Amino acid sequence: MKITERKKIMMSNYYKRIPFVLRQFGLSFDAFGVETLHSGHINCTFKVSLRSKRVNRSFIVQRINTYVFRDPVGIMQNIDKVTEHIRRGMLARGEDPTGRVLQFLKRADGTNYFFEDEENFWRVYHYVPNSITYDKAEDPEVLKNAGASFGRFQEYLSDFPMEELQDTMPDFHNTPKRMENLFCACERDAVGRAGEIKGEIALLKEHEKVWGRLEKLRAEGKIPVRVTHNDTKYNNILIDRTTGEAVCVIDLDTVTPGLCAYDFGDAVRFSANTAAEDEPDLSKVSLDLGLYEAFAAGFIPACRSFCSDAEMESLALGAPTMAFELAARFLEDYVNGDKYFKVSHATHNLERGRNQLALALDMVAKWDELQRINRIFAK
Ligand code: GN1
Ligand code: MG
Repeated sequence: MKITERKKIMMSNYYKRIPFVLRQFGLSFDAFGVETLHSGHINCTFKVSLRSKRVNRSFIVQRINTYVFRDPVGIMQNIDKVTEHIRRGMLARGEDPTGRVLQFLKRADGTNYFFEDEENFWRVYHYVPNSITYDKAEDPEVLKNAGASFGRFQEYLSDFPMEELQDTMPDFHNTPKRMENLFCACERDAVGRAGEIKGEIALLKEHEKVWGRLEKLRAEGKIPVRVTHNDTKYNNILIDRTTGEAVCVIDLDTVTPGLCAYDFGDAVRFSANTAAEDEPDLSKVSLDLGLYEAFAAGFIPACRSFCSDAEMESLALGAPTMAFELAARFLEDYVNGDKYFKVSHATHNLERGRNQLALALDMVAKWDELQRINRIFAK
């Protein structure tokens, strides 16, 4: 059976459970409609529209991938604290948090999740009306808005008591560790694919000075650890369909202690790539400096009030670091037999890994330009 067929059957099984899951969160309805949302690589996400005699409402229902997220309860406890903190911060500033911060439903026992069994861990949050996510940044103005919104997300959390966060994803963005994991996976060569990526491994090793630097700055205490999002893909922000405003940051599973440069770098490696993250034709892959600048124009000024000069200076380094890191993660998953990221065909992770490596090398070639752009907005 092809991977895509297997995926479809899996999704339809989850789909059937949705009415049961909704009832666990106290939702009653006469009829409902479900749409599967496809942008994430990890969880299964559905938009559910409920109709009852009194009112029609929409929710997002997610089944969490417990292979990837080993501590889903810890994650949901973190999310509860983080979203509450942002909500209080908005109210204190006289802003209306409705639709600006995710609002998860709670069950009768007070939990914001339904742990059905080891395999099925569910959560439900309010759909933000008139919102959409984009996989590709087409309008630089909208991308700038997204940058400002991701920057503000960190600002709202800059006074969050970090000791209250559980480190549910240890070393999530420790790039040298990610490289080590890849090199070990190649040694093990569990499914006989390591031979295909010898050239990529050599290129990664050659650039250790680039991808090892952020972690070194952190270890030397030159840049601080703060609460970061850690998965700032363009499709992890809700955009208002009408105004193009970036209204709400989503996908909060990875909100843990991290570096500001991770969020900057992860965002640009996704949104300022001239090709999709999994484009196999590497001649189409490069860094679009116009889109890079658009994101920087939103994100960097939003960080000015809480970031040190050294941190501001480190942001550009996040770009090649995150692209190298994703290259390592995709290639590791390929060598391990595609256990982590959803794939649609056998070489999907290989293509993603090569794509991210090509992007990282282009960022290295454009390094002076990246620094020049960042310094304009850091003033
Ligand atoms: C995953 O779930 P999604 O698609 O937003 C991954 C990120 C990667 C990204 C690559 C928990 O994010 O770290 O950067 O794929 N999330 C996790 O596209 O591993
Ligand atoms: Mg996502």
